Amino acid sequence: MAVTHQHSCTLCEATCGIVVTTEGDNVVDIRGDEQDPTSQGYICPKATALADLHHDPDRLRRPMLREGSGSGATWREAGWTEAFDLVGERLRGIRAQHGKDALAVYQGNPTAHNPGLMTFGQGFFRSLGTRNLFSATSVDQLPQMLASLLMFGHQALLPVPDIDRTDLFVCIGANPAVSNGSIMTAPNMRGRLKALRARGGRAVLIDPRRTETAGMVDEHLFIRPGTDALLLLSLINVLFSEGLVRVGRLAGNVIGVHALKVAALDYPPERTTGVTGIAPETVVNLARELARTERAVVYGRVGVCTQEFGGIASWLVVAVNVLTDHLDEVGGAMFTTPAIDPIPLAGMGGYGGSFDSYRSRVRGLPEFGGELPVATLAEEIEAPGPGQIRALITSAGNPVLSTPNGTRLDRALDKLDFMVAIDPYLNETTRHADVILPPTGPLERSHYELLLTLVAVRNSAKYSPAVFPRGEDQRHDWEICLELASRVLGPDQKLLRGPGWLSKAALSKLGPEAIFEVGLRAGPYGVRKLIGGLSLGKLKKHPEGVDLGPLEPRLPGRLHTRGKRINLAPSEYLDDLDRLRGRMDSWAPGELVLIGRRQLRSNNSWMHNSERLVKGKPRCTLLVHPADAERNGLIDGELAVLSSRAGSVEVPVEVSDAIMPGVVSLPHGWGHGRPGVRLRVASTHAGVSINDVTDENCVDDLTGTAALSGQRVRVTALEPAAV
Ligand SMILES: Nc1nc2c(c(=O)[nH]1)N[C@H]1C(S)=C(S)[C@@H](COP(=O)(O)OP(=O)(O)OC[C@H]3O[C@@H](n4cnc5c(=O)[nH]c(N)nc54)[C@H](O)[C@@H]3O)O[C@H]1N2
Ligand SMILES: Nc1nc2c(c(=O)[nH]1)N[C@H]1C(S)=C(S)[C@@H](COP(=O)(O)OP(=O)(O)OC[C@H]3O[C@@H](n4cnc5c(=O)[nH]c(N)nc54)[C@H](O)[C@@H]3O)O[C@H]1N2
Ligand code: SF4
Ligand SMILES: [Mo]
Repeated sequence: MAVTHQHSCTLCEATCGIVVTTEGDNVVDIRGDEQDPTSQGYICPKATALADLHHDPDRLRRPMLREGSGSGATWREAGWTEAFDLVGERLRGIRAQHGKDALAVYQGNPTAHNPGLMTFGQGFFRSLGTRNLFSATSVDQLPQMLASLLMFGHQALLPVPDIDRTDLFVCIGANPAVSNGSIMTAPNMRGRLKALRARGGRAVLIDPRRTETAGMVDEHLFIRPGTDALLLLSLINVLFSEGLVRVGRLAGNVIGVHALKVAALDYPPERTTGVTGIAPETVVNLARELARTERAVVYGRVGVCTQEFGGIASWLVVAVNVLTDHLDEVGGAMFTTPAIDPIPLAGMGGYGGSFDSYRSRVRGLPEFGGELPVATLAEEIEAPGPGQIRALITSAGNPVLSTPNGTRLDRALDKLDFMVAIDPYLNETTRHADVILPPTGPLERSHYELLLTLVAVRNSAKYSPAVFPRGEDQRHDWEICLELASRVLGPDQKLLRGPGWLSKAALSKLGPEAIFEVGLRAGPYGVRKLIGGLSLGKLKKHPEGVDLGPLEPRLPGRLHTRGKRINLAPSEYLDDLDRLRGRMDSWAPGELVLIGRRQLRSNNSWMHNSERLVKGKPRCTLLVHPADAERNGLIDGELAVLSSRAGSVEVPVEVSDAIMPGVVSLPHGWGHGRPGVRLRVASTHAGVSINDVTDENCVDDLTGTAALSGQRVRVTALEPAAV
């Protein structure tokens, strides 16, 4: 008998509502949930692939133990007790012998979509007390979080474009038509952009590639990768020189305006145009338009973060919004009011964030939020001495494909004394593990969106019970983490900061639901509203989700800085400007640089085992501008060698004028041809990994974030093998 379940797709940040129809153990249909208040029926092609994930014969369902190594490695299934015993004993032993820092953790992107990992996972990994915590943050949004920390006093206080009410959307280094929005939970961005233009608004895109989003905006500007900081400084320069600066309601809270003005003096648009490729009059017009449009917002994302000056650029995006009176204003860059709200906890002695409180052992890269940049992970495993990493836990991450110089990391992982992966697949990273602990899949667990409600374009709350009950012989991520905590740290370990009742015994009975319940009742729509306040019970009665309305002004109240001030010119950034000036002055024309690209039917590195997502023309191609193709003797459809100091790959060329001259683009997340992976579909559509070419030494020196975008590369035609 067919049963329907309302749930959410947890593959990307849009978290679209879905209706899953099941018959017995089978998913027979997945479609968009028209009742979901935020997505209103929208889904992308990846949602239906949740069925493939659920039924995938390659998805691991029981723990796997590796025997032997290298090409001789074999795997056998094991029971949970045996696997936990082994992992517990080895991790405890290594910690006892070599100290806390000998044990490292890498947490990947699906963590953000998994409330069990957000709570119990975080609790466990942080309780380990190691400096060697790593995550995908440092190949992603770290610079934006740093800007929030330095300017608003809390790393999670992230401004979100009020996309549904803005009249001018300036989108820098993001491709929301494909990514469906990031640090901007906004399902159906195509529809939202259409609506923006239909109400007379304008959208401008600044990107080195004429992307899918470019087709949905009024104006697309090519920018040379890595030069956004210069463009933004020029914008600020014009705002000041033309007297356009207006800090409205928040003027009394903003400091550092003069220092920012002085900092931007050196960067009139005439001076930066040669490097950015953006004409001075375009910059002037954009500055005027931003200042004169009441509801306007500048939004920057991955392209702005993962580059040589990601720190400065992410700061300046916020600064432009402040200087044009678009921060915390309707139609501008706003803050959410999530139903479960972690932000006030910082005021109660909790954690607002930290930066540079220690540095990595080998390269001296700065800590952020208690983590070190993943670009240094391989060398921290390789370099002997006190503090050397000897054991690694990966959780929901595939750093061999997703972090720079994956080839080096691939080799380094073999040097570990012990590795455990909490992951449902035997893939490029987990093949190095001694033990793989596979969690339940997205349809086998309940969901409340803990993280992304913090960055959604509308406030809402939704709880979904699991579509399928977890099998006897399966474990949720949170159960795995709780058990590991008990084995490694002792049975009485308190995992989560907070009241004493959160002991292991209490937690293992209650699970994440207890956190949802407490969080909802303590939150802004909870008991304080008394009658009709939100609770888990109430959400259960509304499986489609509850709309909590548009974003509202939240400042200065929500600031976590001393005196509720927003510092427009933190010294960390001002001190980094010399480096930017040096780069500007030494810019050499004629360099060929590499950028990435996301694709609608890919999800980072891990959904390529779904036939429906990979079928069709091979997508792992190198986009090359016709002029560069001609200069380098490259022919459309033929193989080229893409190389850098770090390594090289052979990849088919796709000649296209959608890419800026001097720039080539390869999607990330491919490269499933490595031996020993158990991904039957993905291996036959293997592609190559861009991160076998990206150099782990290219980082934003200020933040330690990998500068994945804008690295210099060489591309040559592949000489046909001699016959
Ligand atoms: N060159 C280049 N590199 C990039 C990027 C780029 O644009 N260019 N983008 C970067 C960005 S933004 C990101 S976020 C990273 C992503 O990098 P990672 O987070 O390291 O990699 P993912 O591809 O997301 O891999 C997710 C892993 O989690 C597993 N998994 C899936 N669901 C679950 C679950 O519920 N529980 C557990 N325990 N495991 C699960 C999958 O099997 C897979 O192994 O890549 C980064 N790398
Ligand atoms: N379909 C799909 N959706 C996804 C993902 C996926 O893999 N597939 N991944 C999810 C994840 S983990 C994330 S973090 C988000 C990311 O969401 P977005 O940031 O919206 O996605 P990207 O495609 O990485 O967009 C970055 C853009 O920056 C451009 N760019 C590169 N270098 C520069 C530069 O130096 N300056 C400027 N101005 N632009 C530059 C690139 O051409 C690209 O178009 O997407 C999420 N959604
Ligand atoms: S945009 Fe696609 S992948 Fe992202 S949540 Fe919606 S349906 Fe899922
Ligand atoms: Mo990401």
